Amino acid sequence: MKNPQEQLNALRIAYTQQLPSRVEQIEAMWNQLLASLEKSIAVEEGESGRVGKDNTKFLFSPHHPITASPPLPLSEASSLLVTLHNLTHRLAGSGATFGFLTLGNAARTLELVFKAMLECGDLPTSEQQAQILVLLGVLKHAASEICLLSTQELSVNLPLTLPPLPESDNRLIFLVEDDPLLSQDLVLQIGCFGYDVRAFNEFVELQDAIAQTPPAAVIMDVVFPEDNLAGPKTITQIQKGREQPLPVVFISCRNDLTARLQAVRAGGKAYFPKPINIGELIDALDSLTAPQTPEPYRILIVDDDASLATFYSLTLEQAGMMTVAIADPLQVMQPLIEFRPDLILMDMYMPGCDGLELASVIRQQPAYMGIPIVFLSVETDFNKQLTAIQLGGDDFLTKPILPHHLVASVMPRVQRSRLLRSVMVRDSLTGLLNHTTIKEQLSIEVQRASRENTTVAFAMIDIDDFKSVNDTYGHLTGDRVLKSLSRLLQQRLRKTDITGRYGGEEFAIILPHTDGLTAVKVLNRIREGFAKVRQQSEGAEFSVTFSCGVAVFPSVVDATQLNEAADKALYEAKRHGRNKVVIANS
Ligand code: GH3
Ligand code: MG
Repeated sequence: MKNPQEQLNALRIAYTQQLPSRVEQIEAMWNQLLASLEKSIAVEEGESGRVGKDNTKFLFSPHHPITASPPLPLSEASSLLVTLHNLTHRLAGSGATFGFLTLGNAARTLELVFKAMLECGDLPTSEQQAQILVLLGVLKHAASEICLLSTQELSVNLPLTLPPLPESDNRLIFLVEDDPLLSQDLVLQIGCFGYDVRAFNEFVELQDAIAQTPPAAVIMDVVFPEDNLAGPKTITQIQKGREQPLPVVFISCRNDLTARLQAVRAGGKAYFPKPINIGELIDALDSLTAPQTPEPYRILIVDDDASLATFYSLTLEQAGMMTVAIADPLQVMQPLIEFRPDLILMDMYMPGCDGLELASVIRQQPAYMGIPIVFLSVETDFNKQLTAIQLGGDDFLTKPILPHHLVASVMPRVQRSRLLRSVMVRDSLTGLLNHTTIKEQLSIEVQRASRENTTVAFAMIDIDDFKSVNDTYGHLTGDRVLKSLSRLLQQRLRKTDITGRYGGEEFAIILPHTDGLTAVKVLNRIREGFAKVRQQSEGAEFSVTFSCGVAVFPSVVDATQLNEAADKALYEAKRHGRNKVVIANS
């Protein structure tokens, strides 16, 4: 797979190769238009001739509607003119964007002449005809010059800096604890949260292991038989030889300032006195090992010029975003639903559907009201830009746009949009999708499964006897239990699975491309893991279980019935003693 920079260069080369034929097409069409005009004038002069007040003949005019149907050559001429306008419009946008300014400018001027002809509807004056002839010459010359450029001359280095790649999903934790019982227990407990824990009792072994495969974090005891600050001292040694410090968490039976200070000096990010509160330890590990870069931003590009759309796409991808480009504005709904873009980059002028119209259509749907739309166009008309902004277009960028300008304009908007969306669709306690959103997602996934002829499983989870947890240990502890389950779900499920908090102590999971047996297996593993987690509350320890009901599409035929079936199965699980996964019989 080529990198975006190489792909961009390949795109630029492919673009130059098409240029001569694109210019020839424009020239041929212009000649055809002239020929058809001559024919129509001949026909009209045979009749009375339709003459305007300034003695010019109407080609096509909204202000002077042609009442009788026009002779065929005239309507042919006007449709040719529309096509000519489209072709030069595209060439103007793409030429300049790919860095061919002379070509872009000539195309832009031609576009304006054709536009003027379309708007006034008059036959081209001889002056206009001469101007077009000259511009066509410039266009041809520019295209042939560009074709002579070598591959090297065509390669450009975009002034873009790549953000660091998302870190690999490193779940490896090294633990150094000399009490074998505590060590074993920690391996087990932390393992329940999806971490892969390796325990060491020798510092040398630890150092070798770090050199071979750096872990996501190290958990280090402070006191060892040889020295009551051996832990921080060893870590200080290890950190010295490293470019990037290792994330370290200290655990200890000491809780004095000297020990804590040593830990901080060794680069310790957190300190947990024993007995260790596992919930807090996991919180620390989660934040230390969370990937630094968020999930890539998703940008939907709507532009009828495929090579330009690819250009934007590659430019944004090089800046670490994910893109989907569509050339037909009427196909916008599908990617809107399935790709869930954080922002739409939309061409203003597209045949068949105006960017402004499309923006209105999108905004009229409550689910997409908040999505930022950035218009990209060669349109320089200030009033049109104002209209675009009034319609909810967040910004208006004029083509040609430099790659770094594109990235700089898109980035802050998409960041804000992500933040806003997350407030709207996520539950604040657990960060999982909220009730409304998970329901929306279920119907989207069911539609997709039906189209792709595959299965999708839906599971509902309810914590057992949760009321007594609250009653015994208090609401705050209850909240922590909810968080621990949500974290477990996120860690144990695939990236493609969708998890939501359905209500108080009820969770919902969508497992795309999953059959009933697999879903039950996965959920049973999570159920067993959750039961093993020792929940803590001010010294007391307890464990909690959940019950789960599963239903599968297409055995259950739609989203509403999946919901009901999973709920019924969950009720069955409760009725049969709780701490069970039950699958709905279809
Ligand atoms: P069952 O096994 O039948 O599901 O019993 P249960 O006790 O879990 O069910 P019940 O519906 O009787 O009680 C649910 C409890 O969950 C009651 C409510 O106070 C508690 N709860 C709901 N939302 C939250 C929350 O956000 N935080 C906390 N701490 N408790 C919550
Ligand atoms: Mg319950």
